[in-house]
Amino acid sequence: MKVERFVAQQHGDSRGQLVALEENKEIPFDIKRVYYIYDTLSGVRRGFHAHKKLKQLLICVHGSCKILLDDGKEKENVVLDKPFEGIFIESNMWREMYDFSPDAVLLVLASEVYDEADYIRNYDKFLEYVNNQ
Ligand code: T46
Repeated sequence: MKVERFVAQQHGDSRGQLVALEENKEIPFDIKRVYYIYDTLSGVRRGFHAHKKLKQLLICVHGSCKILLDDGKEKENVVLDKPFEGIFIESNMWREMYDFSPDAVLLVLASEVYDEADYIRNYDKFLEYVNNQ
């Protein structure tokens, strides 16, 4: 599997750094929703689902965390630990997020509004779904 990595342009100067993300420019979709995950407790694993339609960009803007991606055939683990690097997650991809540092803030830019009907939360159903695509 080829994980689609994202590296943002950093607008640094003597004052520090700034990253700007615009829909349909750096981000290849309309940004319909932004959310972020923080204060994740030690040892916690989140996610355990795929999306039928949703596309997302994940950036750990502070601290670090790891993401397991699984397309039904291959699995890959990615470390996110820089505020200017992220990964795109397309639809039909099982994801788990884990090993959050205590200070981790995982920022997510999403192509759709929240819709529970878009989630596949059962791994066997996910495999069935991707194999029927
Ligand atoms: C994903 C990974 C990376 C909302 O009300 N609105 C929202 O936009 C979201 C994302 C969640 N919620 C509610 C639903 C649950 O009651 O917040 C609660 C926690 O959500 P969930 O258990 O789905 O969180 P994660 O960390 O397992 O997954 C989230 C996203 O849901 C998911 O799309 O790809 O982060």
